[in-house]
Amino acid sequence: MKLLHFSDTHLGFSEYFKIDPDSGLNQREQDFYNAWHQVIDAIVAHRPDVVVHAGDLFHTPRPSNRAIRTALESIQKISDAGIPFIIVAGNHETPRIRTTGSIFESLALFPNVYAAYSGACERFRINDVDFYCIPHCSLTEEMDKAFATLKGTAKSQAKVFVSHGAWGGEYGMGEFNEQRLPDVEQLTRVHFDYIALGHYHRYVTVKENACYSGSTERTSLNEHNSTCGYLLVDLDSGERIYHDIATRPMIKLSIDCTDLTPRTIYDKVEEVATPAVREAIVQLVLKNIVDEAFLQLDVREIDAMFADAFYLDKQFLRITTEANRFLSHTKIESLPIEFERFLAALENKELDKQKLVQLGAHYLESD
Ligand SMILES: [Mn+2]
Repeated sequence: MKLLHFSDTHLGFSEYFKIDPDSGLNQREQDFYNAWHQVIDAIVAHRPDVVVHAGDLFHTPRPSNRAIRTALESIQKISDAGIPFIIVAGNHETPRIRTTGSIFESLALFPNVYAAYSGACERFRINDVDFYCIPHCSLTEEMDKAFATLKGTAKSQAKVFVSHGAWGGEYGMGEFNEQRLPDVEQLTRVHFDYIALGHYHRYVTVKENACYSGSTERTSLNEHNSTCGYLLVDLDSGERIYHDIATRPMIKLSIDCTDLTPRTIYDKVEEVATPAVREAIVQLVLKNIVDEAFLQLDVREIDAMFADAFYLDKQFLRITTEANRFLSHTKIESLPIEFERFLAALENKELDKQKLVQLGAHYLESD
């Protein structure tokens, strides 16, 4: 049996105020739909025996009409092609209150769609292969019960386990409601031919027969060096092939500004602002900036060097001194910093500038 495993598609995710000129949608929202469509096209092209989505199909429990339509349209296509589609709910789309109802109830209406979303273990049999699916559970007791029902499973040709969470407590995303998954084989003494995991946004093999496929787009700059794609798994031979998809580049750049003047900082920034930043989400970290250089920096000069980038996140890490310890972690475009820069540029030598900076920061930050 050939299986296509993907996960964490986060349909409906949006970020930054940029509009896609073609669709009129938030550009990042569109990026996530583009990634999704690449996998759907791959499913139609590869025609696997079964498709497994390991959770976080949607970014929220109440996705937008556009996100729902995108998902339904594609799932209809897979359903029409006669390819079984197995999906478990992730933490992002699971409502906190059961009575809210799950969007997955609607997905389950399609023929060939097998959705696990009700906080219990579900078993779906496809061509004599059993798929044991544990969705995100809102309560620990629910999850313990779900795992308990896995013991003493029925005889089948092969077994696959599908779930969403942080395997062994590792592979977390730092989210408050994420669930910790035990090593299902150790816990139940059941051997699985394959374990398809979702939640961790990076393709990684956690043990011989268990993988996270990773996400299809990146939801945070922390994922800047993760690939995005899907996994093709051959249950009979054990062969697994990971396929990359094309996504918006995300780049982190860092410059050590120790002893640099604004002029030499601009030069260094210009060196790193290569053509690779075009249409990319870029984080530029300028660390160890001395106060004098920091207060004289013209942010517009730096912005101009990244005019081709999709988005530039600038981080200025000042060397903390007695004089700036109140403001060393404040953003450069904030009012207290503007005020500090204004005072630094004043010629007046009689003013106690340090005291004024502190007073200004106090008034500007209090409500
Ligand atoms: Mn996720």
